Amino acid sequence: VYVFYLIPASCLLSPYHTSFVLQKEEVEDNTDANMEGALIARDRVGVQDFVLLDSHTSETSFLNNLRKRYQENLIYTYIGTLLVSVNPYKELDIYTVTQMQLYRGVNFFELPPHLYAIADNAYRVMCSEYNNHFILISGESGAGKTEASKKILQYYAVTCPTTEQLQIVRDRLLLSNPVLEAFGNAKTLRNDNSSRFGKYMDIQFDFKGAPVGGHILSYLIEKSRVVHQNHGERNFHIFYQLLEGGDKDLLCWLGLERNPQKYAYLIQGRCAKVFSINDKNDWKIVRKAFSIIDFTEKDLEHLFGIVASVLHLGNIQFEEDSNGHAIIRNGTQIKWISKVSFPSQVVLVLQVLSPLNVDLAFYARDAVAKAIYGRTFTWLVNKINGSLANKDSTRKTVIGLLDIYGFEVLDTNSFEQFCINYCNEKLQQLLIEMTLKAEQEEYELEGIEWEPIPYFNNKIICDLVEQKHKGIISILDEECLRPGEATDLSFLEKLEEKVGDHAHFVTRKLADQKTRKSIDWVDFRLLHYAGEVTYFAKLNKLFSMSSQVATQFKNSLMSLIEILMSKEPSYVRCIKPNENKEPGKFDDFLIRHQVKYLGLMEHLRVRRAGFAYRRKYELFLQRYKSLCPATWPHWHGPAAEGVERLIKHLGYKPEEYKLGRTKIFIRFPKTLFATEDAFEIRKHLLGMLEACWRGALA
Ligand code: AD9
Ligand code: MG
Repeated sequence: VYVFYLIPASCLLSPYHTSFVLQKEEVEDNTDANMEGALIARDRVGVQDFVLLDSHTSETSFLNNLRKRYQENLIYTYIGTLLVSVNPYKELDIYTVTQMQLYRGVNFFELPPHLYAIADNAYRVMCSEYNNHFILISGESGAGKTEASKKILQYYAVTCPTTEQLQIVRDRLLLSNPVLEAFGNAKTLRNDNSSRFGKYMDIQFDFKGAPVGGHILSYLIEKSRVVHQNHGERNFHIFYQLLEGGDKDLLCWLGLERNPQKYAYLIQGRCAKVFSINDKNDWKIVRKAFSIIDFTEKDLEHLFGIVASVLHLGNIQFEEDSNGHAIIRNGTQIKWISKVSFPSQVVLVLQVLSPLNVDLAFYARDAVAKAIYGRTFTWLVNKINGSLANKDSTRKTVIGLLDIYGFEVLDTNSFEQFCINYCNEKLQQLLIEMTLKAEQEEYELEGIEWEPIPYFNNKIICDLVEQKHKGIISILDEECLRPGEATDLSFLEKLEEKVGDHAHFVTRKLADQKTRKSIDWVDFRLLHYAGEVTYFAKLNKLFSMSSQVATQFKNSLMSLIEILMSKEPSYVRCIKPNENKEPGKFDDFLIRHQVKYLGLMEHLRVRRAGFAYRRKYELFLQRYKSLCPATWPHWHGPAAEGVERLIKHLGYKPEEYKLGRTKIFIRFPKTLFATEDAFEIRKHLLGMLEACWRGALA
């Protein structure tokens, strides 16, 4: 019989004063006083792995545990090997170099839950098994994904072996972040530093485990933000950084004034200045990062020239001439654009060759601004990739970090939200496939007795969006192939006709019957795994230009999923504690909703009933055969029987393991740790004996 009790981690060489390490001990070993203290402590800080909860299936006890820990600044909790993280919205003293070193090379469950444990585990398995990994960080906007991915990268930068030559790679990997964030992140209502692009970054390691290069894939930057921001939101950070931080000469050369209020593209959200953002300081960091990532002064001249051109473009005003055509009376902006950007013909063509009416002229101006920004972002990512590329051809292993924009519901949800939320559906699907589904299928396949655990599979929603001929993207494509004929209305009618009876498409008829908020004839509504979202389908504004983009996005997501499926996964599920970015505030309702849709309860049930560790008989025997006289040095029978002899010798109890068709399944990590320890001790002793023997011979 085991009970769990808590002892202060500081007793175990840890500087982790606010936390506790959970130790499993046999009852007999504990005095009453110890037990009492331990239970009180546990009452206060909860358990660090949900699998250990007494009433493990109740959502309320799950939430209680999360709340207790959050209130003690313990933001991380495991469900087996999956890490749940709740955004603290304040700086915690748990990301120091000392902390990093503490987690380095330590068995996963031996220290309190941490991102570093996830990072270290992936790294160690990569080094020992020489395979590729990825860490999927998911959660809604503002939940802490980007912060988590940066912390993992820092962990590798500090703890992995390196040489003087490789320092530069390390610095470039780290500094690619501020540059990409400057151009790809913005203040939104939900997050002051919201990622407006998806990012997958491979960190490449050589055979010694040193980081030697990297590669970034970026996904669909939200270009519409360049020309339009909702109230309370900003354009991309770089515009404000340049104006605040750029020196006088630079601004003068670019024809810019320091005051953001002068630029139409920067003031629509009416919050150019944000309390939590120091644009001036961030500019310095970005400038320094550029020099380390190998951007030349010429590159930067072009880059800032383009940033400035976008601002000038936004200030161009059109008036109507006597023919009803748009004309530009004041050519100042055009002059600046031609001076600072290259090539300038794009703009001149608009002015001279295309007689448009005023509305269309504004529309075309914005389209050019968006296109320029989008291409510049792609160029930036390519340039960074060039500087991270490792040219030598020796085999490398990788750890991929995936940090994609989180699920979001705005007042007006346009094409971008449609793509962002579809992307989140795909990642949820991947997680389900690789954990809940795969895990249960494996038990079945291996003949392990198993009571299936029901879960919601969101494949049905992915299909609704992406299925060939029948899915929303296909319908959109079809409509856009009928220029002049297709309208928002015809698109919406087709949706009703083709997917109207789908369980996750809210049809107008049903919405009316249930007297829900009525759906306008410019909208359609989907029931996503994370909630209901109404999308604005004004074709000429949002969807008409997006048909190719939607298909391209779908294809790039498909290939991302393929990349990920070929690697070993680790998961971090980020939770947003409240809507106000407030430290310490645990909003029960909001968190319960996330726990639900992230499928954390199902994950816990599978974990709780399942097995923490499994291995093919041959591999298990190969590693541990030296621990049993019957299997050492050779076992001649079937591997399964060898394993049976071995674990009998090691004293495994029947409840600790199950034997499948091809694998052994071990329920608790501690069983394996004990075996691993015995293996290490034996190896160590043999090493010492050998040294003594050599010494004696000498
Ligand atoms: V979005 O989908 O890009 O809009 P993210 O990436 O999930 O979103 P982000 O990592 O940017 O959220 O976190 C939002 C803010 O929460 C950060 O700017 C920090 O102020 C705060 N945060 C997040 N994680 C931590 C943390 N571990 N410690 C302290 C944190 N603050
Ligand atoms: Mg982010």
